[in-house]
Amino acid sequence: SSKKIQSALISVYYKDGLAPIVELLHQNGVKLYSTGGTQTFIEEMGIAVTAVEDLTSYPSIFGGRVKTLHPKVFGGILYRRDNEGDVQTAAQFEIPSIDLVIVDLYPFEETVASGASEDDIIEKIDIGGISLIRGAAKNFNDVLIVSSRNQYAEVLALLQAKDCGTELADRKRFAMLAFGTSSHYDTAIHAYFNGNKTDIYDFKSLPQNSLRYGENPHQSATFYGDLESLFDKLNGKDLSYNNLVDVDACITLLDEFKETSFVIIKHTNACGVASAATVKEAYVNAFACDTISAFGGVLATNGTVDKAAAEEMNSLFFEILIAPDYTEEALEVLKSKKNRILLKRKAVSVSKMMFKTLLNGVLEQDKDLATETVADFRTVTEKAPTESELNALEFALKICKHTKSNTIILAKEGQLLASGVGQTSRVDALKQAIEKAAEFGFDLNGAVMASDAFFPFPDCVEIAHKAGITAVTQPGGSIKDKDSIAYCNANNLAMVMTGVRHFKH
Ligand code: 93A
Repeated sequence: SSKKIQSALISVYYKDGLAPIVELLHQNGVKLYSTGGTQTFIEEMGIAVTAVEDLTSYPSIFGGRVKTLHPKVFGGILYRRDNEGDVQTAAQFEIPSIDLVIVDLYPFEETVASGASEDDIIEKIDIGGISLIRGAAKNFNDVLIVSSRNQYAEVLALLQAKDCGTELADRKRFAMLAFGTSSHYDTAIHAYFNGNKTDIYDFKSLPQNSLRYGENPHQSATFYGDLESLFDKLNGKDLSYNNLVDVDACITLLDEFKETSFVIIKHTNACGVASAATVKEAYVNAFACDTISAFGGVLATNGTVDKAAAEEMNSLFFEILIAPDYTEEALEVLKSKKNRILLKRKAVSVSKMMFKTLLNGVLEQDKDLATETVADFRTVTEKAPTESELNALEFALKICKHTKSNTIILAKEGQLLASGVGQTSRVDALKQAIEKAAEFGFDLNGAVMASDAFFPFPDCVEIAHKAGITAVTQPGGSIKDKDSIAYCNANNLAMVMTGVRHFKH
């Protein structure tokens, strides 16, 4: 309901912008209370104000740490005007009504940013002010709270319009702003105590980048994160939503490899991966995997891009190239297309957590950081893989893990040959991979196969064998494992189990 402000407590750190409000309150006969510096400011305007000390009969003590923390102040803010008992108690303890509270907190964030000493920073943790804000916001039914100098303009307009009268809806809206102020403030304090590590759980405090649109042009989108700490952008347009998704897929896959490697991503799946002696060779072998899908892809390498590599990939239309470094000559070649995004990656780690909204909540999980090596393989067939097959299996598994389920990866040592991605059946994934390998001219004789999850039936090993595959890796764990193993033994295939499933949805 509508209420007329009759008394106000003002305690602000920055006084600028306050004068017109004080003036207006004064004109409307509002009784003013205030703390030391604010009191001086108001008195210098020639306006009468009661010191909080006079209200509490306590001086400001402990270097100002306790100045407003007193039942007369908090009682005056918190008692319920429509509660007979509260009103009686207020009268009994001579607690005055305080209908408006204006606070501008100690500048904690600014003090941290200025490089001040720890002691100075700790003194800037506002206790009384934050309590005034929360108390007044809680009692929005009776009290208007102005919790930051950023709100002066808005509150001035409000008070002018209604001669210091306020509506419940106004008071409630300012209460909402107040809890925003207090939670932001405590978040900053928490971050300071936590070594100023950015906290992914408080993603809205991360740098905010609004994107042109989301996955499709009719969807709006924002990226919360510090891209500049990850990449130097050397050329090209702004990254889009889909670019960001693919850049993430690209670097998470690439980071599996220590040797010089090249990956090409389309819609988060790899359509080219190779390890080789040079970046150029790795690119050529990655591109060979699927020369059609690579069009418009996102590319990444962990080696320096030199002129030879740049010239080789320059004829391909691609969206983005990520590399730890580029030679000057390479950059000159690659910058020939002005929209092409060239990112120089800095050595900064990425989040190890994943979030996804669904239903009416959020799913959180660890990223799949398990990477199996040859040492983790358990041979389950009579025939063991050759050394070359072992290396190929390890290589294939790294790609398998980063490809949408159900997936089958076909590879040889250091080169992805073909994959089946995101199929509703594993057999379909395998068939797709075999078909694609043929389309791009690969002979699968002696190639290996990796599966993200176990084979429920022996059909996959049978189809793979008929296509020329000689070694297989899978997690194992099906009640019909023995059928797949028996087929391998009867047909001279080697199979290793890892015990680790790599679903990716
Ligand atoms: O040190 S405090 O946390 N202790 C208090 O009791 C208290 N009450 C208000 N700081 C307190 N304040 C803060 O003092 C206000 O939030 C405001 O930032 C500042 C205003 O002090 P002055 O009016 O003396 O300039």
